[in-house]
Amino acid sequence: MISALICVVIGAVVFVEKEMDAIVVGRPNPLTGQPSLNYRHADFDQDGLADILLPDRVLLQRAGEFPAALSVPLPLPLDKPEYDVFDNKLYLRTGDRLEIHRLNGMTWERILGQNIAWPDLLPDENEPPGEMDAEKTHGTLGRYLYDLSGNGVPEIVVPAIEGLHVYANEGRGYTAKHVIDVYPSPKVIFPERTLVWPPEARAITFPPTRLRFRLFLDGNSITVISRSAGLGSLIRRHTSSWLFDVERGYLPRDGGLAASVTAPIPAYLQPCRLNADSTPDFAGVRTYISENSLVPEQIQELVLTTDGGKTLQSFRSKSFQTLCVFVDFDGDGDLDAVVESTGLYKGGLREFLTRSLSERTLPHTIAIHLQDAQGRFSKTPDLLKKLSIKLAQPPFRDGPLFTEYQNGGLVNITGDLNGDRKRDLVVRTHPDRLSIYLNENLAFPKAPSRTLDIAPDARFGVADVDGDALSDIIIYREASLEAGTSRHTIVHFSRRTAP
Ligand SMILES: [Ca+2]
Ligand SMILES: [Ca+2]
Ligand SMILES: [Ca+2]
Ligand SMILES: [Ca+2]
Repeated sequence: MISALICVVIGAVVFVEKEMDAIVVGRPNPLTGQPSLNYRHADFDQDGLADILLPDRVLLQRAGEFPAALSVPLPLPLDKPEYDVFDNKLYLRTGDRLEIHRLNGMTWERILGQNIAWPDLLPDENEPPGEMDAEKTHGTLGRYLYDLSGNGVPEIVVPAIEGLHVYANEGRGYTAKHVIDVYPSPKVIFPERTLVWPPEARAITFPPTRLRFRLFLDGNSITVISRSAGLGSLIRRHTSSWLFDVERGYLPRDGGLAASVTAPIPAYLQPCRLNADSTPDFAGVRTYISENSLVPEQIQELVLTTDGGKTLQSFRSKSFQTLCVFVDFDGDGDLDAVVESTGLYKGGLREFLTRSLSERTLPHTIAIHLQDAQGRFSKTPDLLKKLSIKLAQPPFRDGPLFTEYQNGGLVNITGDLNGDRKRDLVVRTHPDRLSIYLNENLAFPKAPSRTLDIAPDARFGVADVDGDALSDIIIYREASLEAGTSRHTIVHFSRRTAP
């Protein structure tokens, strides 16, 4: 790691650039704007500054720096552990064991070690990002600590085949509590066809069952969202919530059940939280090729409901896949809709051909629709930002930058670079330049607030790396090697003032 190479002051944000190859920032969740990360924050040495927990080590922070000498390898038993962190302590779970460590100077001090037989886990479709090596030499970061009782000592919750297993620490290590059966009933999937010939292929197949649902743990409550059988392309989503009753061994509390069913909604709408009220929200994005135009135009449609499917709102635009469709643009706590459109199809067929074959500059528009206190998104945009994005080659050549544009990788509005809770805009306006537009009074300035250089073969992401609540800009290059992928990463740390 090389520290503080360049420091430039322009506008209200300053960047300090550092090499940090270990940091991996993936695509954000399109419905929340939250980037997927290979790290977490905790203050392991309790000096008031966030340290970085990676799957193999902790990087301790000293005044915005992560000195190589303060990199502490994680305790690594023979079995690859799943790490979690609570109250600045490191928990590690292996096949049959649980340990808790705290950092004492530069060494880990074990404050608990016990054997536990864990249940068989439910398979999880969401894998953490950045895991490229087939042969892992380290553990993984997981989430299994939840303070259900609210007493500052976390419970361990493990989603297993037969239900949720809860383990509590009542002073002398963790013991198993109830297995909580809150899952919906599995659906039977009938085999699509059965072979009747040749005779040896004839067999009675036992239809597999399928269980698909989302489970949310939040404070002391648990919410399970499942779906009904389809009504064409429409489904109903069922939501059930319980509170844990700590006095009764963490069973769901009697009478604490809240259940709701949505009106029929499109099956691609996923549960999400667009505002803080208790009604579950659902939203989804689909892209399709428009059939009623001469040029085959790509359309992106965002559909959402904040009232359980009674009313659907939708925003349609000529657009390739965008990075993210919701961010809290104005910082009021409710997510707002981001609708981008490409200018590739502007005009008629002739303009489209000219633009595709010979022009390198693409017009691009970002529209923001704010959410009001009733959960409605404004029909007409509250903000329109027009951009010009210059590619290295005309779109027809299908170069890597155009591919990146079609994947939403050139426009990022998920970060807050100056810490005022309002989202700022980072756009790759040129093959070798990132343009940064700070959100000033819910508007973006005409000219960029500042720019950063980017190598033509590099990509970028936005996330808070040092845990100071200011988003940082991550510029990285990947190279495929025989032994996996090598990554070179430079983090541009945002600072309010020059160091
Ligand atoms: Ca610290
Ligand atoms: Ca908002
Ligand atoms: Ca901001
Ligand atoms: Ca930061």
